[in-house]
Amino acid sequence: MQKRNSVAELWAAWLIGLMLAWASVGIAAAAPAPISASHGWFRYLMAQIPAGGFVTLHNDSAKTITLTGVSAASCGMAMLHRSVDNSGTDRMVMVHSIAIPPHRRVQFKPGDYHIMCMQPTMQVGQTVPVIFHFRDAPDLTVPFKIYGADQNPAKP
Ligand SMILES: [Cu+2]
Repeated sequence: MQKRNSVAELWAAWLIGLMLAWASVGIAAAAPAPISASHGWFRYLMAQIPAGGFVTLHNDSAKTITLTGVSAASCGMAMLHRSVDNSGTDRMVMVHSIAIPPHRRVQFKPGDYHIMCMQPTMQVGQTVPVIFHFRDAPDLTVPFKIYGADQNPAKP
């Protein structure tokens, strides 16, 4: 009786071990993307005027991830910009990269980081894809909603 129990226990332990191994394989396969995005939107005025794009990027990983560029078919050329307050006069500068520390986020917003959409071909109410390129992570495609000059999305 004692002997049979211990064999059963060994068998159970082996089965549980096998199930845990399967479970961990499942978890590894379902690992979340290192970067996620929320609240993507463009402020669109008209075709001849560059549109500003705004988004929040979240680094959900344990390492610094660096944004190196952005592209969007509906922008023609798209660039990373930052507005800087130069003693009262707003000025925009090109941004070549943005390092996002582990478990932190970077917010693109009016008066700060933005995407400069140089030749916008879009319509208010549409949603268009924007692709973010990173040095240390795969490309991320983010839906951007188009708002008009007088519209403002809910604050993220
Ligand atoms: Cu700009």
